[in-house]
Amino acid sequence: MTAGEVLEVGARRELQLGRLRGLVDRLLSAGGVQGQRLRDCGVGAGADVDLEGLRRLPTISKRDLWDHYPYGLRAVDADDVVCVHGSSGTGGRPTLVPYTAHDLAVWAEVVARALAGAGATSRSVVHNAYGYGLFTGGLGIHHGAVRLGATVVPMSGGMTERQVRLIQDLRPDVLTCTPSYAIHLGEAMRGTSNSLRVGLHGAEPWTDEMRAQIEGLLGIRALDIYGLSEVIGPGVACESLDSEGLLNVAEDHFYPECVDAEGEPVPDGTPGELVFTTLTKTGMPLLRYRTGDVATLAPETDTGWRRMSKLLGRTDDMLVIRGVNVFPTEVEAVVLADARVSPHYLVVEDRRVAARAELRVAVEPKADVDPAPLAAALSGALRERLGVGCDVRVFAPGSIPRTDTGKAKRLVRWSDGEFPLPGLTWD
Ligand code: DLL
Repeated sequence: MTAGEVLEVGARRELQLGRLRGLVDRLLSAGGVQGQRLRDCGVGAGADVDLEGLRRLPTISKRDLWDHYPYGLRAVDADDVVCVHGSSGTGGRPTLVPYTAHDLAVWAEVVARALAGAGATSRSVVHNAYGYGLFTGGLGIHHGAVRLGATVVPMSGGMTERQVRLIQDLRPDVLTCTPSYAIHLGEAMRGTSNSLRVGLHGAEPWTDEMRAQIEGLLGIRALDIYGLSEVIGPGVACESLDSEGLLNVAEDHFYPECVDAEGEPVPDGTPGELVFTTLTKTGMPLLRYRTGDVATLAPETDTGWRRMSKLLGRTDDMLVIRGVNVFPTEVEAVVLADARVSPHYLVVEDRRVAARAELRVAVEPKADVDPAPLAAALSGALRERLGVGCDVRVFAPGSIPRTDTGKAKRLVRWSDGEFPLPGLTWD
């Protein structure tokens, strides 16, 4: 199926059902932990399941991936694996994902679709500044751009001066990189004109306020692309030029659900944890993978892909400050709405007194700004939006650490001793 082509809802559901049944058959014959769990709940063949009953089937989580590290969830012969990707993960525990040639073809298809939805064509030049390597950002976008027939410039992350030079020389129309790196590039190119028209940004949380900063700096439309290595990488869902702030889920390959903490489905439009079933993957297919990512799902429509909201946060990023739940993205939305603040900020969860967590926010002003009134204004706006007080500190421009490769670190947990960021003190 090419970009833009969407089956009407009945045909889409039929396709998904057939693929779901194929997946269940594959898991049962692979004989791994997912097959065993299916048998334990009475499923002996794909024909025993349907989309309505999916919610009653067992889920799988990152813990299962770790427990069966490195390849315990592989569902094909080692011979059929053509590459491995993954993420370094928290606590130094990597997550590895084996891909077959078929999986790479699916991946290229969904990323090509995402690029086409952003207006890219075979004549496009894609400046790809996602990191190449085990991380899925670089190679995932690369496969999609090649599939689209565009010209991909495989920059990877870092070496910003060289990136700026090539953007000037090769005149790309599409920029692909994390939102924080888009800011970094935009700041490095300030005052110059560029050929870019659109950016596909993801791999880390970002808000509409960050979008406005990127669009202002680079003069582009900045669209959100979402994905995770366990499911495939970038391309699980993506905004298109006409998707009105929502992300089109590639639901012909990744069937979405949204559940509460107990795993029960939440109504459409209600925030919950995203759960994906990889309908077509073969190397490491996952039935009902609990992503830990929190978003809302829009109702199904007759005419378009199922849509989801931008990510609101992660279940493990949610801070509980004096009984109030706070996602770092909510802090970002408030802080970056103030035109005096630069897009470099840090949310600090201070748990040095375990029973009384404090929220601290470090910001940098854009130019010469009087710090005391800015801190007071931001504290007031945060209290109003979040319902909790927080300590805002205004640091000198350039003092909050930047990330020019990999994912930005926006949240720091402070549990004892000195403030955990080198070069910064908080007294
Ligand atoms: O980050 C895949 C990716 C690469 C997506 C490039 C988009 C662009 P992982 O390294 O496995 O894969 O990290 C996946 O990153 O569970 C989310 O928590 C977060 N994430 C990914 N995309 C977004 C996004 C890639 N658009 C984890 N907004 C996911 C917010 C995102 N968070």
